[in-house]
Amino acid sequence: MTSTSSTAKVQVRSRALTQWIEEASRLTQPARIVLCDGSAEERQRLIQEAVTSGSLTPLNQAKRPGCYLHRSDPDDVARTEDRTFICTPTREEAGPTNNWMAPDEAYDRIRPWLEGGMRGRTMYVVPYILGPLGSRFAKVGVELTDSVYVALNMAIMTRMGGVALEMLGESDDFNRGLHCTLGCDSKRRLICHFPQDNTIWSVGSGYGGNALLSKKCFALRIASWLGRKEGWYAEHMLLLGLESPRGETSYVAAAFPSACGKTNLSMLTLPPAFSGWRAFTVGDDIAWMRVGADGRLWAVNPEAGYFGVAPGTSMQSNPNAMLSLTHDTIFTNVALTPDGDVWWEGMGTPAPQGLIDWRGRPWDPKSGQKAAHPNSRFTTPMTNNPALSPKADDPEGVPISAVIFGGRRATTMPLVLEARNWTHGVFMGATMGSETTAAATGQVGVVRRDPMAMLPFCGYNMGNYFDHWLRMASLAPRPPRIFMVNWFRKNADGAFLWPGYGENMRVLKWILGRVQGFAEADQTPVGLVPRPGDLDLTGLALDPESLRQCLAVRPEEWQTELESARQFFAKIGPTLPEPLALTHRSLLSELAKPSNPPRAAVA
Ligand code: OXD
Ligand code: MN
Repeated sequence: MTSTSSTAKVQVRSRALTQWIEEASRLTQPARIVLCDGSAEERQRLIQEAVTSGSLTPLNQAKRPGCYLHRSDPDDVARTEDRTFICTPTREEAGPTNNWMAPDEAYDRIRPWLEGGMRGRTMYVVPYILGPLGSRFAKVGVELTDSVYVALNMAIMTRMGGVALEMLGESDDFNRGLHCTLGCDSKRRLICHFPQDNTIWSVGSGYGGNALLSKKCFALRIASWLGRKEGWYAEHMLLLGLESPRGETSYVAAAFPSACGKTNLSMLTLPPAFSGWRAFTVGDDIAWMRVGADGRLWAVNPEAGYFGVAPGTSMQSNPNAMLSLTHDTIFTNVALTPDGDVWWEGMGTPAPQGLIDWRGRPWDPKSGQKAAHPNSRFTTPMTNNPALSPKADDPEGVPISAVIFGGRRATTMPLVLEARNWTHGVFMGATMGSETTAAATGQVGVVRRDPMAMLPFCGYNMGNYFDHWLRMASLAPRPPRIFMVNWFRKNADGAFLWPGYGENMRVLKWILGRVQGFAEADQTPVGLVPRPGDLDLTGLALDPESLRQCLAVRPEEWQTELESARQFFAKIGPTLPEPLALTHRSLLSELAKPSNPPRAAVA
């Protein structure tokens, strides 16, 4: 027997939505259905429910008002890419880089698990908008979930509740996300996307990237598919505004793989030498982009909150994040201090005595185990961010001057490299590599090709995705310039060469200088690189040798790089666009020219 919450102050006018809720509840048989309205009272009620059920632990409310700790199942702490499927009618549509399952097979496999899967539990109906209200970018999704933790996170990450039902009206055009935790049973864990049905079924996991269906599932996998169909772009990119001392603001979009510092860069704090400049966050993880009437590329952040990695976040690495986390934040799998506060490795303060680890056990500093899980997270509203851009909610979005790709590379990739032209830029994004991190299950620290940081998030054939990117040049008469950055290059002793964090502004300034036509660069066989004197290094104590090594283009390393790119392209197969294969060949021949080595090589 189900009953619908009578406290919701909202009404469903879409018959398609009503029918789908009825269908899902017949299947999953929840004891209760709660339609979320997104109000402050509702939030308090859901928090109370979560505290009573043990899903949330209140933190010290004097120190961190409105903050709570969630501990996940220890077996359910990261995205499970091996359980994530694109379910298109043909395997070719999903392409060689995605797991594929036929739609009927996926529905038939999951349906029996869903039968009675919410028995005795509450089904939360979570309507939400991705994108600013009133924007042509905005889309409606509805997630049905039996997790109060998910409902509470969705209220932070999206514009959730009555506003979404208002926008939907009587329409049937919304993303249908069905999420059932099934006791977080790894044997029944599957995250299936049905682009043709605008539908997601996610079962067996409560972890953010698997369970907050607005995020990776809708805003990237389904949206990338919709974007190709409708002529726009859904990208794994932060959006950052940089205001110059003259008061002009330029915006950049940057794609880095998971846990490679997107949140830090999007909340950049500038070095003292840049006192006339200001940096503003538009988004930290996802960008939806369209060509505007002026021929430029315009972007919005579809989300309304940040689901950031906690370890390594400190007042030194990201003060804006630390200030955001002082109130109204949900922490997941961090360590708990005896006075009810949070702690993680790399927080910048010593581990207090009597810490409880992410599994809820007393932590022994000598155990060699981490107190906080390496992929522990915070969920915080973007309005908490002191550096939030005044344009973050602008329905028009922001115009993008530069697209920046980047990975975590100990060798090969210079600090910054500018593409020669659009096709070369798409090639750079398409072949980008990065060392794997804890954001997904599997081995950490091995280099894998992660094109445009979309390897785990592209909802269709990667070769067609590259083609869609190449097409932007004809759609946008004033496209952004494309760059590649690498903050993570190491010297022979394994130490980082570049200080990173706020100092990355020096590279961004060069990038803006290139876009505006006043910064100089050197031609190398693989793109344009600043000479040491082209970067503004005022106030930075970096020895000249480290700087030269940061900027070095070493032909022998690039031979290996291009061989690895060739192997990756071979995996893409027949959908690989010819211009990318041609660019590969032309780079190889540039590298082979005898005139190149002297400039490029650095001892
Ligand atoms: C994320 C990820 O959570 O990329 O943003 O895994
Ligand atoms: Mn991400």
